[in-house]
Amino acid sequence: MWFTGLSGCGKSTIANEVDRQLHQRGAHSMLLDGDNVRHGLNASPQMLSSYGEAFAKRFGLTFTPEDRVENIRRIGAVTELFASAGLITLTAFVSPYRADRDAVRKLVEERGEVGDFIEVFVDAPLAVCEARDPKGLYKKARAGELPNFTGIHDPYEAPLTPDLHLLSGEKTPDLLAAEVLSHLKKCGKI
Ligand code: GGZ
Repeated sequence: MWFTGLSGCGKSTIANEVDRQLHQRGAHSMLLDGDNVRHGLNASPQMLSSYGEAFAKRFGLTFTPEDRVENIRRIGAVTELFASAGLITLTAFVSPYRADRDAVRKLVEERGEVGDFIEVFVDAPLAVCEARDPKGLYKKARAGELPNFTGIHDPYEAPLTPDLHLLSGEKTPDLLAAEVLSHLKKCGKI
């Protein structure tokens, strides 16, 4: 299940709740989000500085358009590995570019079956996300302290035909997690 949406839209919160409930039911699931991936596999150049400047620059990932493509490509490859091992894999990344999400769908569905990739659009208007601003990042972006911020300087390409559309500006994360679980049931995944 590929959760996509702006920073602060609630994708990690909802995916975490879905993950928790899946574990409770005895389902095998795995959650990938910025908190585990951007601190390890896709660490920033600063985090890789102990490897030397040239290495850190080459393999560390920032938020430039090019690095976001690589971020999603690596996450897509890991997702496909987990999914092929039978895990319900939940990912929560901004993943702002349609072409990158479509490429992961293609990979997952070619190696598995059509319908294995479930795109979940966590849809909250920019104004709502910015008002929430849980980490103060929008404030920093508006102040010019954070470059390439999605929704402020960089585009977010909303899914045109998501498999699941969550109205996260209007409903609570618990209600939305219930919608996700009922979708998984409807699709026969749990
Ligand atoms: C967007 C940024 C940026 C910029 C730091 N643009 O709310 P968060 O904090 O926890 O989620 C955002 C996260 C985005 O990382 P992703 O790996 O999901 O991005 S992408 O899929 O676009 O590659 C936000 C924080 O990192 N963050 N700088 N410039 N979000």
